[in-house]
Order: sequence, then structure tokens, then C-alpha cells
Amino acid sequence: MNFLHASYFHLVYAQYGLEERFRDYARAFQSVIQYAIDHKVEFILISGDLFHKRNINAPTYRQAHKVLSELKKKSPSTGVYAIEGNHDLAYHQDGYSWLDMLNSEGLLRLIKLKEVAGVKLMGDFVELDNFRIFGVRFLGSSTVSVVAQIAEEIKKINAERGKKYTILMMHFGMAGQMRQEAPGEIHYNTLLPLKEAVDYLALGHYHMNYEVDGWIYNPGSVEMVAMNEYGLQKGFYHVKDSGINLITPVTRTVRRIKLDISSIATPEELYSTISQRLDREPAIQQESLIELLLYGEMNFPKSDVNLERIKDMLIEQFKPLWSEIKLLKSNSSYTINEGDVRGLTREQIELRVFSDRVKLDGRYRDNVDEIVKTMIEVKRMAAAGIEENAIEKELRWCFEKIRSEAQDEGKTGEKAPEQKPRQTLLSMMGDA
Ligand SMILES: [Mn+2]
Repeated sequence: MNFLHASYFHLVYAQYGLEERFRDYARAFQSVIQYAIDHKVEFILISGDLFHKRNINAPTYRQAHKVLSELKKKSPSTGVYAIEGNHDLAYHQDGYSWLDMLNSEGLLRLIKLKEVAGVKLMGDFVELDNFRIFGVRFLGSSTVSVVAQIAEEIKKINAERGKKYTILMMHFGMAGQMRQEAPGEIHYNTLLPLKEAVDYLALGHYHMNYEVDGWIYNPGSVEMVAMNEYGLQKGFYHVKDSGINLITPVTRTVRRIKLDISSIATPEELYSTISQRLDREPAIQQESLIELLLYGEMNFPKSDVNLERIKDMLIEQFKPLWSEIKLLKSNSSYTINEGDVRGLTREQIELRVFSDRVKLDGRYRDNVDEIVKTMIEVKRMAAAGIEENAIEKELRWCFEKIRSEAQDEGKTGEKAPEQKPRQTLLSMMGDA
């Protein structure tokens, strides 16, 4: 046994609008592939989100193409098996994603949901000498309702063909792993039916590493995707007979420097305290990402603080690739709205504005996440110049989904429907 399991490469993500970060993500992908070559692994699992978004640009495709071609040239027997994460799903009206494209070029093998000979979902799988590899693309909130069926179908196939080391790739986050609960999380108990059918559940979605009960593995992203992942362990798995190891390649240095400003009386004192604080920081060899977190009560108006001056101190000391100053909590009497959004990405601000709007309207209260997601998607489509009827389809899709969930609720009286109409599921399967 000798294989790799990775997820979340997020190619095309130019974090903070920096070209260099775009290259960082490509380098991370490259480093995993190089590791695979060096260690002569049998195959590589990518459990979703190779790409950062559905409509990638040509340089990104070229990047992925180049790295995978290199693998094929140097190590032709190493298979790459992938599923689609939420970021690289096809637009449902297209039914064809960029991963499909890499698949048709023979650079990776995309495992899809497929109805074959009495098995409704798991008909598409990879059969190797010693392994059987299944995969389920990102299904969002529908995941819960198909777990039992997936387990049954895998057991059926294993019974018919003879038991092999069974791998299942899926894309979702498990409940209890993040500091805050997130929509679409799956509880461990929900996954129990899979335990009898699957030896290795290869997860992707959350950016940090976690393992559960010796059969569920989430490597995290190889590169850092957001500052709030600071200090979390992440990487990719190298699975061997001798054990399962998380490999953490060297990536861009990220440093978060914290300073309590509660006892500081004036802006001048703030500058000198920051200066002393920075002097105590160990030097950083490469161009890094630096965040200065100022927290605690602020004893003077925020508008009196010269953020440019602080930023210059950071630049002088670290010559960073990127730096930012965050004021975590300021005295309420001086708080201005700008402070609420400082440090948030454009997407985070968008998310907050849209959520606030949707929550105000009582009719949509139960479907805030779904509607906000669609609003963001629709906005992106419009900005990308996608034609109107495609956007209309996206809206209709969201509407139908909410309606079918509402109908289910009416029948069962439960908030989270356990069974989804087959119709909805099939339309989500794309190629079914
Ligand atoms: Mn994901």
C-alpha cells in the first residue's frame, strides 16, 4: 500500500489579489505531485476542490495540465483519481466541468455518480489489483440522505466482486471540527453505515487536518487559504502499510502578531509599543504574509490612529509579501462601520450584506444559506457576462430546491428532511 490523499489545492486563487499567491497554490500542487514521483506512489486521491472556482481561466487550466502531464511523463503508472468539490462543480446547465476536461485528456480519472446495473449512485468506480476506489461529488445538504444508500451499494459491489481495500472519496465537513458550526456539516453517527463498507474515507472540504476513529481522514489544504486558519495543521496524507502520515510541505510563511492595546493611552504610545513588540519578533527569511492583530479596549478614537505609519513599520521590519493591521475590538463609543468590515475579504463582506438582507425578510428565514449562496452565484454570473437565461436557470434551480425541501418538511414535520425526492437527487447528479 502506497498512495497519497490530498484535497483543496484551490488553483486559480490569487489571494489578496496577489499574482505571487496564485503561484503559491500552483507550487503547492506541484510539490505534492513531485512527492508522488519521488516516493513512487501507486495513485493520488484528490477529494475535491482542485480548482478554486467553476469558471477558471486559461492559465489555471494550463497550470494543472502542465503539472499532471509531468506526472504522466515521469511516472505513467501513477493514477490520479478525483471527485468534484463545491468549488469545481460544473454549472448544472453545462453538465461538464474543468475536471471533466482533464479527465477526457487522460490526465486524471474523475469518479462520478452513475447508475449502472441496479446500483443507482456508485456505478462508477476504479478497480485496481488491491483497491476499489469509489467517489461522490459534493452534494451539500443532500449528503445526509444518501449515506445509507452509498453504504448499501458499496457493500453490494464488494460482495459481488470480492472484497478489496475499499476507499471512498467524499466532499463535506464533519460536525465538531470547526470552532463554529457551519451549514451542511455531517455528524459522525450519520457516517456509521459506511464504516462496515469502507476502509478509508478520504474527505475533503475543510482546510485543516482531522482524523476520526481510524478510518476517516481529512488532510486539509496544502496552502493556507484564509488567515483564520492560522496555526492549524494541514497537508496531505501518505498512506503506507507501515502507517498513515500527514506530510506538511514547506509553504509561504504566515505570521500573526497579537498586541493588547487596552492599557495604551495615546496613539504615540501605541506606535512605540508596536515598535517594541515587533523588535521581539524573530526574523523571517522569505517574503511572508503578516497580520498584526490589535485587540482590547481602545482609549482614543480610531480615526486618530495612523494605520499607514503602522503598516510602514511592518514593511520596514519584515519586507512582507502582504501585510494587514486588524483592530479586533474597539471602544464602542468610537466604533465606526468601516471597522466592521476591515480585514474581511470582498466575499466575506458580500456574504454578510446579503445574509443581513435575506434575514430581514421573514419569508426566507429558513433558507438563508441557500438564498445567499444563489445571490452570490448570480452576481458572479452577471459580472462574468453570462447570458440571462442561464442566470434565470440558476435562480429557478434554487427556487425548486427550496420548494422541494419545504414539501418534505410538510410531510415529515421535521426541519431537516431525511429523504429527498429522487427527482431532485437525479437532477443534482448531472449526468444521470
Ligand atoms: Mn470544498
